[in-house]
Amino acid sequence: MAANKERTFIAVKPDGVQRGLTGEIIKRFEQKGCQLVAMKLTKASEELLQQHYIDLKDRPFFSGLVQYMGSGPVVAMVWEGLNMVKTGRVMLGETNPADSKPGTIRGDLCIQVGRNIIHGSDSVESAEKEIKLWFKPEELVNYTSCASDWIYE
Ligand code: DAT
Ligand code: MG
Repeated sequence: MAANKERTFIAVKPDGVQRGLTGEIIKRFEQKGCQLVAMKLTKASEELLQQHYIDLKDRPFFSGLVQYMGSGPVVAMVWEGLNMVKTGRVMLGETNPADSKPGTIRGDLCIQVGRNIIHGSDSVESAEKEIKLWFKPEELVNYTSCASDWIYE
């Protein structure tokens, strides 16, 4: 895979959707120069969310997290670009909005860790796992953006 074709899984969580922040979040990824590969509004099942957060299953906040994530629709997306997983995490900010710098999505748009409005894969391996979990292969759209020659040298 070409270096600028790395993919990450990004989801606007139910609080982000309900607060009307989906457009602002998509705008930030578009303006950065990332390429949208897949997107859907979906209400995630408990099974999907338990799989998605399987690494956190022993943490005290796990059941509350699964309940919150299933409490309303999420906007699930795949974004592509150079070092997209790392770039996505930098754009999100820290897990706890209180530790997130201004200019990041969590630093600018939310306050508490349990309502931190957005998910982003934390490694290339988790991105691959999460993209498979949330999307069917045919939902990922391969195309070349006409802007790519102006974003990459
Ligand atoms: P991230 O979403 O930054 O990858 P994570 O994978 O460690 O963070 O945790 C997943 C989500 O779980 C996180 O976005 C919010 C919630 N969470 C994490 N730590 C928490 C805590 N101490 N109390 C409540 N919720 C927490
Ligand atoms: Mg995580």
